[in-house]
Amino acid sequence: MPIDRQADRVILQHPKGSSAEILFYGATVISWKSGSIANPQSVERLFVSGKAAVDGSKPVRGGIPVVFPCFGAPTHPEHSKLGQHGFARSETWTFDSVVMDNEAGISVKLTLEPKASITAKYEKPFQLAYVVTLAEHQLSTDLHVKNTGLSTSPPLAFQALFHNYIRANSSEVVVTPLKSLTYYDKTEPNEQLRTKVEERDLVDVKNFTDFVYQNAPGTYEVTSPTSKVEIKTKNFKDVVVWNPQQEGTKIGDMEEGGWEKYVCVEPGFVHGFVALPAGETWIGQQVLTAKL
Ligand code: TA6
Repeated sequence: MPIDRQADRVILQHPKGSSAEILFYGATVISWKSGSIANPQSVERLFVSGKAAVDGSKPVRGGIPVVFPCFGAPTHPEHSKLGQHGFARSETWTFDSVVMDNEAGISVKLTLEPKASITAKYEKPFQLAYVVTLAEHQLSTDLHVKNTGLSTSPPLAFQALFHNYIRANSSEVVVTPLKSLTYYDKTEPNEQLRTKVEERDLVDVKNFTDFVYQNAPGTYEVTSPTSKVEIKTKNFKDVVVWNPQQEGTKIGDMEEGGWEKYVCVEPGFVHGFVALPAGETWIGQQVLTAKL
């Protein structure tokens, strides 16, 4: 049974051995197991904290949380009633359909539309669709944002990001290519000094890292001695790299030492806002490929 639909999640099982598990809560991918051409043995590629809530009581600490319509603390007036990272990751999405189910891949679609828990804090007209596709060595996630307003409505202003927790030893993993990119260093105590230029060929996260890279290349490699995941994106002009290191002890649902087991590499449109005209749809896509 390649698609196992349960009450709170759907599990995709590829005939070649890879699998993915998606909670309807937050449309959060909480597991992606995959082999690679180099090593066919299917292994877990994402990190989920052992203290993560997966019962819908709070956003999942790990996997691939969907961030919409704002990244971080809200800065746009239309988002003023929202919490950190918006509402998409903390609302229950609807299982819409099986988009594809064959040797090439298994694809399912979830949707999220205005409902009381959202309209109480966000009044703009929108429709979200999230398509997750599992292939032998790949997982892709596409976020479709539609401005469902009348033709006379103003553009929909939003940010969007996939908050990927890529499983890796945080003392060994490096992210490339980020050299020469301008980034905002959220760890810098002096606000005047937060805008920097990356000088490293190989960006590691051995120290507390919370960097928002702007106008990034769109394709990244997350490499450690025992694993490599490539992230290819469309329409995400920025990328965030985060690991709290010892700051992780302050995160209530972070398992002991959890920060040693992942790096967050988060493609997004987060510097500025998408301005989506009424009636139009914006699509942000990532394709994760297990290379090692
Ligand atoms: O994407 C990095 C970041 O914005 C960090 O600043 C940190 O707050 C992280 O997201 C986790 O945020 P959360 O709201 O899930 O605790």
